[in-house]
Amino acid sequence: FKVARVETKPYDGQKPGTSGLRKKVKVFMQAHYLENFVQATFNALSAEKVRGATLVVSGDGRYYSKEAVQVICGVTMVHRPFEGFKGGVLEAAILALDRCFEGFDREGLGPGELSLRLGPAFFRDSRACGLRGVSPVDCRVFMTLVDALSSWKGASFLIIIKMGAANGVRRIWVGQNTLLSTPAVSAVIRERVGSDGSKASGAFILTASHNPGGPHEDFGIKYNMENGGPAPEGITDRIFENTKTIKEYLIAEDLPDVDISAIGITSFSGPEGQFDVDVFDSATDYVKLMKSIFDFESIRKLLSSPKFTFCYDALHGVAGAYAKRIFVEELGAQESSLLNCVPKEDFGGGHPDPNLTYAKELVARMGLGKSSSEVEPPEFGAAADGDADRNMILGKRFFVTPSDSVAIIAANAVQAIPYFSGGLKGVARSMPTSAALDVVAKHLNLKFFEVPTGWKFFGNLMDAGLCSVCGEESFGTGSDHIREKDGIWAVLAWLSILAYKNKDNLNGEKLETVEGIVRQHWATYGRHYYTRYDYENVDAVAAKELMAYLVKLQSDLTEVNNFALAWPVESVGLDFSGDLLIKGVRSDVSNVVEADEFEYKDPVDGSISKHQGIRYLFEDGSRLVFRLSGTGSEGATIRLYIEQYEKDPTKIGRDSQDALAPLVDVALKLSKMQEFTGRSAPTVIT
Ligand code: VG1
Ligand code: CO
Repeated sequence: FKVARVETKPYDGQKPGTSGLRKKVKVFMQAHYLENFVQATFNALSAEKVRGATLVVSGDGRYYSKEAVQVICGVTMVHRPFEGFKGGVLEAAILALDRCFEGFDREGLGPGELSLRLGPAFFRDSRACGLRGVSPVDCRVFMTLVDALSSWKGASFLIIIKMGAANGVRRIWVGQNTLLSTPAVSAVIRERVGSDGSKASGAFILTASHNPGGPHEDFGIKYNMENGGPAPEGITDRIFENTKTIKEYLIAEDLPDVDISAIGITSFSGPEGQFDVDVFDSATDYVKLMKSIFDFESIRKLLSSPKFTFCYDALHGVAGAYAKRIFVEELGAQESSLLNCVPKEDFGGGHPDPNLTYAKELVARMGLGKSSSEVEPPEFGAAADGDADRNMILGKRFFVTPSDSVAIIAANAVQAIPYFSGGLKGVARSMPTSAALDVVAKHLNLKFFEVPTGWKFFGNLMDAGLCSVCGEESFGTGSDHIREKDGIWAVLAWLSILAYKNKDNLNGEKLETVEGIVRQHWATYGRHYYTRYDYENVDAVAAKELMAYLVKLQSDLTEVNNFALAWPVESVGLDFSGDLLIKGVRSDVSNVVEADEFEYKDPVDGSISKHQGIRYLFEDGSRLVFRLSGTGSEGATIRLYIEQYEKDPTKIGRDSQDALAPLVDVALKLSKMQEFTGRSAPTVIT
């Protein structure tokens, strides 16, 4: 192959957020958009990290990572039934045409008109593409699309391979069909050894995680480093700077296509020597790692107990590619216990975010929905997000908050999970995550760290041997076995705890349940009532104003206490004369004793991350946290985190929304939420 230098101009807004660059597919499909970001990434790494390197390129298989590649190759279209034109493939083709023929008017065009618009130059005989029973007009359209698409440089995965080759990368590793979960990418970087002894030093992960996928939804890309973790801020800042000044990128345009559905190595020769594309099984390395961490035999016993029932929902994300191998083939779960475990490029039209709002089917099955069925729900249920790094853990008719989940895993890890039998090095949580983990750390005398939101901050602690288990309130839990959060790991951790607690009990009267374990934990450590309110797609200016207001307010606690903690309007009392308002401080919420904008100094490399959210800390340990999301692709999302600690064993069994109602009221008043955003209610409550 040859190396071409292509001239380009910068795009605005290519700043990686909490976890990579996420935008609408249409944005990514603009000419040179992805190429700019990939080249900016190569340029941000030192040259010796790129030349001769082995890189992983894969992701959750969402729209624009793979399907479009196959369209370009022409392979899928030729061999696929003609219906392929409807829906996804046609959309892909039209978007591609948009890109090839600038200003092309696609509004209201069916396939027929499409070919007429493009004119006779694109006409080909129907036999040429081996299709039978297809009208000449359809066939013309088909060939038009294939022509257009084969001259289009293609979908993300192919572009990155071609750019990698041109930038002097020696090998690219691809999970079969471009599928690798985010934790599996991390595992592959750390564990996989190529047939020639090579090791990977980084990865492009093609995912927008829990954001929906499809032609009108999100695509995303992030870069992970040689430790298997997300690029630190130093690198992402450099990438962003590079995107602002980029003038050209390198690409091997004539590199022949590789069949990504077939396992094997394909070698090419370029100006600097050999270049390999190594397509390998998506699950093997990850499964091997999981088997080295957990006692699969004891989990197998639990799953085979007639008293234990299990259910897993991949929400049509990439977790499906692992669930069958691990839960069914290795651990003996019934195939019928897997829900939505076929990975789909649009996640079946759903929102692949494992929470009580979006994992509807699982929630109903677990007896938590409004219309729960007659059938007895399973003892254990779990779900994953699009790229399988998140998890939601449910018991029968019972929800485990992610903040509790990491605390419970930490409290039981040493006994229940062989990997931790030598003890925990330390534990860590993100700032908005509840302090349930702090209490465990204190109790077990463990090192403890509070880091900003996003997994990249845990990696440094782990590399320095300071942290074994960590988690976020956003359904992320993990350990130092890799440098990403890990959805299936969390499920295996819970199954291990259940197996451990029931080890002498599998034939006994009654199993220890998820709910039982959580209640026991609260009884020992106290309970952190916790909820998060998300206001999605709020006007970006309004969101900034709200945050600025909170920063300002935060500097004067007297004002905060006088104003926000005064009695709620509806419960203002009247004195005996009947018309005088009694002004006072409400008794159901304690005083704010401290407020700040969270700033983190990395204890390992000393780097400082500012503006990581605004905290209001109350006398009784309650907290309110406000921050702006860094993973959205449209408008702004305000997150409000509300937490209250209860040690009194007689008060730990309340409904959490009831228990938190006074604090919620204070938070909304304090932030003037409705005034700034025009929203009277959040989009999602978790
Ligand atoms: C959200 C979560 C954060 C998580 C991040 C990436 O970020 O709050 O805890 O690490 O998503 O998760 P933000 O900035 O939108 O609050 V994943 O699974 O979406 O990569
Ligand atoms: Co994710």
